[in-house]
Amino acid sequence: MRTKPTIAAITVPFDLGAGRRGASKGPKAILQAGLIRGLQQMDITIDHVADIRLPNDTATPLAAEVDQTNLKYLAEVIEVNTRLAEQVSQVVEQGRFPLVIGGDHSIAIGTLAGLSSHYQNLGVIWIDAHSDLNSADTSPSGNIHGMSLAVSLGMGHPLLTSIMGNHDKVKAENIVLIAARSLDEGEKKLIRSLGIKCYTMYDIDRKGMASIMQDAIDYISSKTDGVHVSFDVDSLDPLEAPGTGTIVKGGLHYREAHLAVEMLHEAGIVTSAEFVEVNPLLDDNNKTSQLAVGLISSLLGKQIL
Ligand code: EXY
Ligand code: MN
Ligand code: MN
Ligand code: MN
Repeated sequence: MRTKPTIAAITVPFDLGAGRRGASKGPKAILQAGLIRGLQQMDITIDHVADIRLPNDTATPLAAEVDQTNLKYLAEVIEVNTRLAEQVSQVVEQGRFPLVIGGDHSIAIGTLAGLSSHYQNLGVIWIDAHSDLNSADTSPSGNIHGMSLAVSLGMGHPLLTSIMGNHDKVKAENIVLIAARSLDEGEKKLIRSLGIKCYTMYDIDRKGMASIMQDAIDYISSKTDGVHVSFDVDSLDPLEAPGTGTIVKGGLHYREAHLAVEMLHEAGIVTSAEFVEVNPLLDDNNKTSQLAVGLISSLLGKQIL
């Protein structure tokens, strides 16, 4: 039997990367839905090691430098991701498993930056209705949560791509997108030109989740030295996950999402994870925060029998 890693939970109550407010309340809702207790019942050791926030004085020294761009809240996104990257890196150094709880998906910039100093060939499984591959030029919104994967590939504002150093945090060939169904034109072009592996909802409908996940696992495990799971709850159908800011019809069903994370656990390849975009202000009776707790538990080994 594999030994269970010690989990270091890092909460990031941040929502300025998104177009609507509320994802900053995600961590509290997920904790209140019983995350820590649930994992302890599985005999998992989990410590809540950090809560990453902006400093109280909002006028950051960067503000003047960045107000020339169409990237919304750029200074704040830089600040919170710089802090997050340092924390994630420290957790890996301690030999613990970073579990980052957002917050909007812009925080993947900091998570991946922090991981990048420890992995030469980090695999990233990006489960999301979107690909978050926009840049200032292609973004329809200016919201940085739609750009975080591009930034991690080294494409975007230099103050974002240089967090934790000027290297690319992840390589295009080490990324797998799962559950995509809302891609902007610029993102489609980038996926094609970089040859990023992308399993859309069409592929999942056509071949089934089990087959897609097996392909994804085979693809990524052969060539990477660690695998990060970046799980955006808007990957699920809005009927399952109403509490999120950018819902897109035709998403994953409850069991499809669970099967994905169950298979990832079984494969024994996952070295870090983040769960993002739970927005309690839009939720229905904590349905989405409870869903997130269930998915985190399954990723960390909870079994039905
Ligand atoms: N592609 C759209 C944009 O860039 O504005 C929507 C992005 C939503 C990002 C979310 C959370 O995954
Ligand atoms: Mn996303
Ligand atoms: Mn999304
Ligand atoms: Mn379906």
